Amino acid sequence: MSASQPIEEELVFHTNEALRADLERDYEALGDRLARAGIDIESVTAKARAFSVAIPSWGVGTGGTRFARFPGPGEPRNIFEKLEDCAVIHQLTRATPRVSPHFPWDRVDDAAGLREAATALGLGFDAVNSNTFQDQPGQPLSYKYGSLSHTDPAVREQAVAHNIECIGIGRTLGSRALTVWIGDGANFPGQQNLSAALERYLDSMARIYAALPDDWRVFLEHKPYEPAFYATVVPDWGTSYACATALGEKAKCLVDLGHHLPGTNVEMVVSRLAQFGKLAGFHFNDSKYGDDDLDSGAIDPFRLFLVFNELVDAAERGAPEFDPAYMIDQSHNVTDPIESLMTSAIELQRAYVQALLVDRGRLRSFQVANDAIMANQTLKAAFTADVGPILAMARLRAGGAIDPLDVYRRSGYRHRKAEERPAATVAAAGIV
Ligand code: PSV
Ligand code: MN
Repeated sequence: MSASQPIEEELVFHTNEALRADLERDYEALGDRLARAGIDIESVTAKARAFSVAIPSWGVGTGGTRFARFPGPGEPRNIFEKLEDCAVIHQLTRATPRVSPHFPWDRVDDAAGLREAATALGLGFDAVNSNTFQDQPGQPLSYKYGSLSHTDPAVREQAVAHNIECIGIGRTLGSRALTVWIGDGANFPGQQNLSAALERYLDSMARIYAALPDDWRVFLEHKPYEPAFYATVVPDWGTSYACATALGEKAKCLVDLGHHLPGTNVEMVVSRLAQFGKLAGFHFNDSKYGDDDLDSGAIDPFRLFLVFNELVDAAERGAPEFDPAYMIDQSHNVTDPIESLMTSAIELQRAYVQALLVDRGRLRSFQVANDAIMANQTLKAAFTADVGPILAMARLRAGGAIDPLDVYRRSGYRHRKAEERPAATVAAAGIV
């Protein structure tokens, strides 16, 4: 069954036709330029086409800060409407075929029916996310003082059971991984015995780990602060690595780009985790100060490129157990989430393609010769290349839009949804 598409195919076709001749000229010119450097543009375009990143179900609703949330028109009110918005993003970019759900923000009464609904839209599911960082209506025990690391075994039991339930739903959805991020930690020195809290977390995680199906993995997501402002139980990649190692080979470390203290060399974190076979994958976003959850590539595209440079290097040198899962984790406060997510997917693909253009042989010789300037110039040459025609050609050939934002705006999708989806209390993250 071919997937039903939310945006009129005719509109995509006609808008593409108007841009096609110029794109072909630009693509040919870029192909000539790359050929002079010994690069076959077609092989790069094929890799660009194979690139994909998962959309967070919570990302299609308007986000907010701890001060306020300003809802946008036509916000999705349930997981089915979220899937519809995700389908728009994939239809136009052809780079986002999977959705990463978050439970219980995404209320699932019939997981098999949900999977069918996704398939009908041409979508599948990526890692499922558990939520023990806030209380849900009717929940017997509170997570105010922690969840998997709580001092009370009954609270830990409840949090473990929730994670195991997430695995169960994820199995039916066709997912193969569980992402665990906890808000556990302390706001005051002395509030918590730091090592006892980690022991309790590890003990709870071991029980979740034991419930993983054979072909599943569990992704541990670290974060240095917020909501705990003195110490978090899993603050950094070192703790994450130690925990993943203690748990076993199915446990890996997930890097959310915003979960590092200012100045952290994130590409180095990526390199280390890849080197030791423990890189789970990513929650992509961008930031200026902290966990800002801004659009990927909006603030520091060079850092994003350097992350992908490490990923391409790891893939080419055959790093152990290297199979990173790519997901976005952003909060859209002032933009239309569909526009932000389309742009982010394209920026991620851009960073990947630029990283593919790095002349690794040349880079290695400059590194061996300790020629710092030329080594840096080699990276910069790839970063400054305008790979836009490759990205647009990959989208066109895959049935997407040469200019996704333009088609989306012309389609009137948001306006239609504003009428179909009258504002309701959104059953999703307001503040993420
Ligand atoms: C926490 O800041 C986080 O990055 C985790 O991935 C959560 O699941 C997500 O944001 C949404 O709050
Ligand atoms: Mn995250």
